[in-house]
Amino acid sequence: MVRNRNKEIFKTEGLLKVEKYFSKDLVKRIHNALWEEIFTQFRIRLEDKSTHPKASLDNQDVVRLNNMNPVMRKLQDDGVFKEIEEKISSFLLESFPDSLWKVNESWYSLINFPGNKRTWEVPKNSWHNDIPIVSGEELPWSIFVFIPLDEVTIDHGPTLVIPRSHLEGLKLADEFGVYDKNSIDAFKSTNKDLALDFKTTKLLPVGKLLPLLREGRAFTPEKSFKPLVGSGGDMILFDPRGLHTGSSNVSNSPRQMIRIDFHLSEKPSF
Ligand SMILES: O=C(O)CCC(=O)C(=O)O
Repeated sequence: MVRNRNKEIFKTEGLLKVEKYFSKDLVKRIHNALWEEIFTQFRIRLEDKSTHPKASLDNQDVVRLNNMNPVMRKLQDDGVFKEIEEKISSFLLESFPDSLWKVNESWYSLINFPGNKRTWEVPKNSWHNDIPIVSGEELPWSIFVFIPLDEVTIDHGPTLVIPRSHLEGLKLADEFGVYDKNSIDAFKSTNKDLALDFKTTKLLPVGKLLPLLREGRAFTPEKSFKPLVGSGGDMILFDPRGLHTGSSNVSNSPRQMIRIDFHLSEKPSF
């Protein structure tokens, strides 16, 4: 069954791309509303490069639009994301029938304008993971859903991910996991409805995976990464326990990507 295949791929790879999941029309509406709001708040027009922010530092990888939260909040308040949230929710329900996922309170903008690097590269010391790895848990506490609003190519400086790195993390969590109050408290604030056995939860806190993987062996992410590239209409699910990073935008247009997170709200029973 397709839904079981989706779950298996996601559990193994930490990554699942579904091409053309959203209609072109839905993505276009979000795209247009986003750029209208960016114009209202920053006077930046996609089609007018003279209005685009420029890199201020030599060798800057990307130019981020800071203060995008009010833009994303406005779109949310206007109901622009409602339909796409429902579509993602129903996909998660189909694909992970034993668990319940709740949409995060806010959307993230990953719009990055070109920096002034000439050749594409990965910024130094930028590989990281975003959530702790709980020993024995096949699914993460959160799923990140990346949504390209237009063509995102390697030149646009996509997010790069290391497939299966969360599985390495699970092995390390078995061996080196600890009870970590900070991680548990952060978890309680996002995954409010999920009951964990807090006293016995053993996890690898954020920031521990990369150093442990590097211990005793050469870890070469540049050989095994996958770029989160795609077209408007595609949907990419990522397990944020896995290693990932941004990369430099050497194209001549912004990376048009947004992200929404879903949090686990009921414990899966396998
Ligand atoms: O692609 C990027 O800019 C970094 C993305 C990232 O680290 C994230 O979405 O957590």
